[in-house]
Amino acid sequence: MKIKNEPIAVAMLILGTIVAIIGILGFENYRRSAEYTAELTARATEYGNWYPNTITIPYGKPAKILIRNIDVVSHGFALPDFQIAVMEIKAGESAVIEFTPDKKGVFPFVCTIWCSNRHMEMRGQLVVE
Ligand SMILES: [Cu+2]
Repeated sequence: MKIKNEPIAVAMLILGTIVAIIGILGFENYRRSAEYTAELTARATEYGNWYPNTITIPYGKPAKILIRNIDVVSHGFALPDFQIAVMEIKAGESAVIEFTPDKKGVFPFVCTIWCSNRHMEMRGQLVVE
């Protein structure tokens, strides 16, 4: 009897672990979305580029954007229309930029560090609406 139920117990244990992991990740996403207006992930063009490529934030409200470099090389961030730049975000590190957008529109942002052969393609856009 004991041996018969063992696969079920193991399955329940695995299921419980999966549910716990999903719960923790879900809470982490919720916690981040409450703290940051938008999130950006940096990787060289070949490995995914800025993700997402377009981020949207509301006009006239203080914005807090989390930039995570999940790459193995450094990246930089520049948003010229708002005179914002983070000169270097090292591999595995994060940066937070805070500003209140005072104009609506679509504004390009770029990587400022020569990170790969396709560095010039590492760009995205910020939408303020
Ligand atoms: Cu880059």
